[in-house]
Amino acid sequence: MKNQEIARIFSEMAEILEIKGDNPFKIRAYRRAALNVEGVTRNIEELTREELLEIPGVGEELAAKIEEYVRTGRVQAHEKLKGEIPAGMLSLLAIPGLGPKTAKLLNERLGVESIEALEQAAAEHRLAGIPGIQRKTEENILRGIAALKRGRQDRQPLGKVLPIARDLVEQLEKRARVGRIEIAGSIRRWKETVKDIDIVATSADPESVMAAFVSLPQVEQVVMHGTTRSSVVIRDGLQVDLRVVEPASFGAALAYLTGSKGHNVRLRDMAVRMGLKINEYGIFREKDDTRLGGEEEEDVYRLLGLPFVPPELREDLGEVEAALAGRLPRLITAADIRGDLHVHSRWSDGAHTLAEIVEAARGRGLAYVALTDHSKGLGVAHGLTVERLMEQKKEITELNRKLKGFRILHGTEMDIRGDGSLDFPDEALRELDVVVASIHSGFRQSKEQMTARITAAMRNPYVSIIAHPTGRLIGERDAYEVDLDEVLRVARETGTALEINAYPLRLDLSDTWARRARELGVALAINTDMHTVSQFDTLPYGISIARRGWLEKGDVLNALKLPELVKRLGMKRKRAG
Ligand code: DGT
Ligand code: CA
Ligand code: ZN
Repeated sequence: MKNQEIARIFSEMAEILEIKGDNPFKIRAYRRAALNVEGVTRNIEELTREELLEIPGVGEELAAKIEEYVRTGRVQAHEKLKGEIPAGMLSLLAIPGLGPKTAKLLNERLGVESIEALEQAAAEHRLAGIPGIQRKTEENILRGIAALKRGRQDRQPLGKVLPIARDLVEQLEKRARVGRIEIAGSIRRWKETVKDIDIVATSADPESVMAAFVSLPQVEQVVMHGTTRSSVVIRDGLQVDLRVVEPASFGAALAYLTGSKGHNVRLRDMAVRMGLKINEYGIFREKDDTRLGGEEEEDVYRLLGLPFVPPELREDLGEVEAALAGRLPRLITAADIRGDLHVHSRWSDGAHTLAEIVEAARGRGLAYVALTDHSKGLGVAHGLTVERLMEQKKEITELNRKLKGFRILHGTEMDIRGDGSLDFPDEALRELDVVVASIHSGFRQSKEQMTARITAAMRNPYVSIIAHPTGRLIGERDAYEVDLDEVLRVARETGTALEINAYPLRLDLSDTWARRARELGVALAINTDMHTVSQFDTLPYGISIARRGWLEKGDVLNALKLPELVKRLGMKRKRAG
C-alpha cells in the first residue's frame, strides 16, 4: 500500500510551503489531506477518482497528485518544491518541537543543513544571540535531537506496522512461490507497539523466496541473506525477518516465532516435565526423538494437554495457568460487536452525513451507532450548542422513522472543561440516549485535578461512557497524569462505562487497564471515534486490545443487542433517581 508514502509526501509539501512562507490555507490543505490519506484503511492504489474525492480534504488537484504517484512513483510538484529549499533543511524538521520558521532561521543564520551540524551548534551555544531564538530553544533542540535518535531505535505503533506487514506478505505471495505464510511475533499478538516484523512461510523453493524477499522494492538494506532465513531493513528503520520452514514444521515454527518468549518458556518447561521436547521444528518424544506433531500450531497445545491459547493472550500473564485449569476466557470477537457508541458526523468535525454513516455502519454489519458529535466547548471541532443539539435530534428522529433494522442513538461527546464542569446542563443531557464525556484541554494539570475532573463527570447521572480515558497518543503524546485506580473505583460505584478507543494511535484504555476494569466489573465500550467512514475499519484494533485484556462478550456494552443496551444505559439514570 502506498497510503503512508503519499501521506508523507503531502505533509512534506506542507512543510516546504511553510518554510517558504506560502499561503496558510494551502499549507493547511496539504496537512489535512496527509492526515486523512493516512487514515484511509483501503489500499489507495485501488481507489477510483470518485473514491479518492470522498477522502476529506482531497479535491480534484490532490486526487490527480495521488494518481500521479500511483502511476509514476513520484509527484512532480513535490520534486519541484524540494528543489526550492536548501538541501538538508527538511531533515531538520524531523526534530520534534522544531518548526519550519526556526529551521529556516537557523539555516539562514548559521548555515546548518544537517541534524549533526545543528547539534554541534547548539552544544557550542552558537544559537544564543540570534534574534527570535529564545534561551530555552537551544535546550529544546538538544532534547529534540536526543529524542529523535532514541526514536529511531524505538518501537513503532502497531497501527503503522500492521498494514506494512500485510503488504509485505501480499507482495511475497505475488512474487514468489510461497505455500503457507503468516505474520508472527508481537504483531500476531496485537501488541500495541512492535520492534520488528517476523514472517514465517513454507515453500517448495526456499532460495527463490529469499531472493524475492531481499529484492522487494521497499528494502533499503539487506542485513542477512541466507537460504531459509533473511533479514532486511525497510523504510523508517523497520527490520523484517523472514523464515522458510518445512511444511511439517510450520505450526511449530509459527508458535515459536509468535512468542512471547515468556509464554514459550512456560510451554517448554511443561513439555520437559511430560517427557516431550518442543522447538521451532516440531514436538518430539524426548527419549527417541519421535516426531509427534508440528504441522499445525494446535498440535503444540494439544500434545501438552492444553486448549488452544489465542495469540493475544500469550504474554505469560496467567494464560498457561488458566488453560491448565480450563478457565481461558471466551474472548470477544469482531462478530460480537453490534454497534459503535462514538461517532462524529458533519454536524461537528466529521466528514459525512448521517445517511452516509448509517450506510457504512450497516455495510459492516452493525445494528446501531450513537452519534456523538462534539459539544460547544470544542470550538475547533465546531462543537454543538444546545440549540443545534436539539435540531440534530429532529434529524435523527426523522431518519430513525425511515430506518428498518438499524437505529441511530442520539448522543454527544461532551467536553469535560478545564475546571471540571461539564459543557452541557442536565436539562440537555436528559434529552440524549448516550453521553460520552472526555478531556480535550488542560492536559498538564496535576494528577489530583485530572482525576477530580473525570470522577466528577462520572458522578453525573447522565454520563454513560468516559472516552479515551488517558488521552495518550502512542509515540506522540504521553497519557496525562491520572489516578486510574480511582477512576475505575468510581466507574464501578457509579455504573459508568470506560472506552477502549480503537483509533490505532490511541488504544485507550490499554490492554492492561482494560483487564483491570474487567476484573472490577466495570463495563467497557469498544468505539472507533470515527470522523470518516473508513475509520469504522479500525475496530479490529479496539477488539484486539479487548482480547489482550481478556474481555468476553458480556464485558462489552456495544456487544449488547439494542433493547438490552437501551435498558442498560437507562440503569444509571434510574439509580440516581
Ligand atoms: P518485539 O519486541 O515487538 O519484536 O516482540 P516479539 O515477541 O516479536 O519478539 P522478537 O521479534 O524478538 O522474537 C519473535 C519471537 O521469537 C518471540 O516472541 C519468541 C521467539 N524468540 C525469539 N528469541 C527467543 C529466545 O531467545 N528464546 C525463545 N524461547 N524464544 C525466542
Ligand atoms: Ca518481533
Ligand atoms: Zn470523539
